Amino acid sequence: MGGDDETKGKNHAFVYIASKDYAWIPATLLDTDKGKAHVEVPHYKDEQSIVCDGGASASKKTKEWVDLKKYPNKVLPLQNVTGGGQLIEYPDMVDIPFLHEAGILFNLKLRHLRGRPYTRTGDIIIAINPFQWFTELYTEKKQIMYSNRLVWESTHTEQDPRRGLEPHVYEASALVYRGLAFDREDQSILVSGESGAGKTETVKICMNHIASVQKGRDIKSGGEIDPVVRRVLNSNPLLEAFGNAKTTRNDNSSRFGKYTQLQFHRPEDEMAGSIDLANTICKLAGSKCEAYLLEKNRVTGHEDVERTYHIFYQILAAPDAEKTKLWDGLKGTDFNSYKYVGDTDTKKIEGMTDAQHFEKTRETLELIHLGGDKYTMLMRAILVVMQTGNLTFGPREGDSDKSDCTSKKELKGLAELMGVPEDALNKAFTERTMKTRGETYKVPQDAKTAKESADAFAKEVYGKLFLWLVSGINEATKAEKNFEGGGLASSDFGIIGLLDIFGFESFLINRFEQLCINYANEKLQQKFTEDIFRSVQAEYIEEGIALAEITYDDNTDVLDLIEGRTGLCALLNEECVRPKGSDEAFVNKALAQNKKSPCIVVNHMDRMSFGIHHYAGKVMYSAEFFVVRNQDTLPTDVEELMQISTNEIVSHVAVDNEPAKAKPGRQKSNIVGKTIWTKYKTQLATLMTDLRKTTSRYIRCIKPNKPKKPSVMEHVGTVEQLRCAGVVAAVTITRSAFPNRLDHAPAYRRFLPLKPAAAGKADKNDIKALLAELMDSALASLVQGEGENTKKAYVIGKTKIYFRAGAMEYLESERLKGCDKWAVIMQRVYRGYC
Ligand code: AD9
Ligand code: MG
Repeated sequence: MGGDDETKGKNHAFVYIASKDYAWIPATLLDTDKGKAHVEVPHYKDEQSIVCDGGASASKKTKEWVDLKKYPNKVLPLQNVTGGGQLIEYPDMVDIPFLHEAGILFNLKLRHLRGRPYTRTGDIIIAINPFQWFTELYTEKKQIMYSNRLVWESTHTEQDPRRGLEPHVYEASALVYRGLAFDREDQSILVSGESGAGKTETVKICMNHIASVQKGRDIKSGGEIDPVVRRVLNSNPLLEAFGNAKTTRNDNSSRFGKYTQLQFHRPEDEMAGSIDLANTICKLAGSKCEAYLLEKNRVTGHEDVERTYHIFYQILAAPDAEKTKLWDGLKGTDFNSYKYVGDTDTKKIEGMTDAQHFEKTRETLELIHLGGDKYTMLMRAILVVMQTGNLTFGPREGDSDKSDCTSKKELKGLAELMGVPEDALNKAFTERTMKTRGETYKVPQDAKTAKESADAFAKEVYGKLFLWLVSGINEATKAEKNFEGGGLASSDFGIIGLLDIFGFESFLINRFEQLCINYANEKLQQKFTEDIFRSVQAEYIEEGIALAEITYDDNTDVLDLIEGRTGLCALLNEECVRPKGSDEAFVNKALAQNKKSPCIVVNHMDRMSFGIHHYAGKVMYSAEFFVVRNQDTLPTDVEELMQISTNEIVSHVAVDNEPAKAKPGRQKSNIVGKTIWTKYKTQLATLMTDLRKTTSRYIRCIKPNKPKKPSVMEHVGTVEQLRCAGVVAAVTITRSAFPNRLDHAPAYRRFLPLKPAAAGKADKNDIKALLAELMDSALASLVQGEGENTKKAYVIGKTKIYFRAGAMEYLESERLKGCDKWAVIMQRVYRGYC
């Protein structure tokens, strides 16, 4: 595969032509004339059947002229095909001679249809969700094979130990382990992609593999699983019970971002560089997890076809005896008894019923020492949330400005669950305490406001019980605990971080949440481009060639617009503190103060809207509810009520809610410190600092089709995700100085027909000398003059020859004389593309 390919039939060449419906279609170039290309475009019965077969399976073909001056990127060269037009598959896309978006799409499609979900582009792994389990890909034998090849049997001096290995996420997990154990550097795997693309599954696959690498060479499983490993791995499904929900896009959608740091006990430093494998094995000692942006709104409402968090259904599917033990009021109730939950026809999630999941949740809680009283407290906190949804409010004594809780039975139940007086509960929702000039008085609230307070309360309780669970898991799994008495701190461990975070989002209507998500993606994109840039530099150094001008678009402008001094973040926070702060005022200020930003987009049609040119494309945001969503505050009366609850998770809510670094005594006035933005920005900054201490590997997950079907790839959706994931940008950076590269021997074989008659001075055993002789002569007429200029058109490295833009196309045109139309167009389009 790869390497030498045959490019064309007798009198035509293959190209990709841009298509509105299908992104790209392989087509045939018939002719060129005055900057126009004559292209024969095959028509297929559906998108699925669009393959590279030289149009053989097309139902009909039409011809069209493309004006290349007007549309320079409408036609791209298609070179990795056989003479008959069949695509040649490349496991590592860096080897594709002409690499661009269309080439990436069709290579991925071919592999996807052949049941190969993983493809490499240099150090990035692209994982196409197969929507069917290829069990043979995840066997223990496979795990051991990757660990042995990349960790235990590798000489650690070879340039790329992955050569010849089929791409797999196991290579990422094996290589991070290797980096940790042998290079003694902290590592991370950053997984991204849109909802349903397979991030969470990928992280679990990697985590399982990482946990197995430590067994060392030839050690098969069997016997007892290490209890630390068990606790760490089991914490995943537990968090999913509380933080995942069924959505239209994914039955098990994570509604929060997650960064898990696996902590490894490394042998003493004096062992560094040791080749004694037994001394190099790093053992998993624990883990620490950080959660980002849990979608709290899902607690109080969801679309009919979706569900709220799994845990609600799990509790309601539990045996009646268990339910009664938790709380009498739960007996005999089901989904329909609770307004926040509602009906569901989902029988199974991830192959198990809710009742089976509940059993697992209960067992895992026990395993991580959250059984007994703590378990009851946690479950009752969830019941508090469910019960709150059933409260109703109506006008008091016919006065619509005042209200009372009208569901007495539900109020009584909630008071019982919380351990607070019924009357206090009613008042907390229906009255608001105001303070002016030392005077305190109560203002009644209408029924609608009271209901909103109850909803805000429910969301708050759920958010905090989730964080309580995260810290419970961390407490049980942290490495320090497993080495108690050993006096070890978290800094004494080696880290492999695994990031499972929401990918870039752009919907019809984009809200505050999308801005937060896209902000995180911008931060990660910045690191991604820096890393790619560094890896290209490293490759040049490795190849022994001078560092060339690598160019790339960095995204500091967008980040400035979002997090700069007068950026969106600061302005929104200001609006949240201002007594009459509003969404509209925020938009006005954002536009006025960032007029000069190249990334801001004004919407003259709608004063509540603004747009941002993100690295992945333009996104328009609706600023409606930005201020409220950012404030995320609870009425003081409700906060105070929570503090008197006998349920410690609920009563700690108000205290935990204070920003971690706020000074004592100043908390109440520190609104800016409390906003979602401020907390999130701080969290992201910490994440980035942590990540920058690690060597990162990237896995980009792609959802190949919306209906979640196996063996189907929708072109437009896939191309959009490739752009959002920065895959195309990464390729552009990699190829910015030298768009094309070939290994020495294939390059020599390929262009041998161009060998000058007078050649023969070079040493026959010196491939580099032979190549140089060949290229100096073959490229002489492309560049002005000879000598130095010719040399600038190519550079020979240790293993590869690198070509500047246009050079390889020129060589191709010479090699394929008689088919010069093809060569001319290749030159033009490819230069345009670069
Ligand atoms: V979300 O942003 O949390 O909504 P994810 O995490 O990207 O999303 P997830 O890992 O949950 O997606 O995968 C979605 C579904 O795709 C899974 O439930 C599986 O049914 C399916 N999937 C994912 N990865 C694989 C795989 N490697 N092999 C087979 C897979 N199926
Ligand atoms: Mg997920």
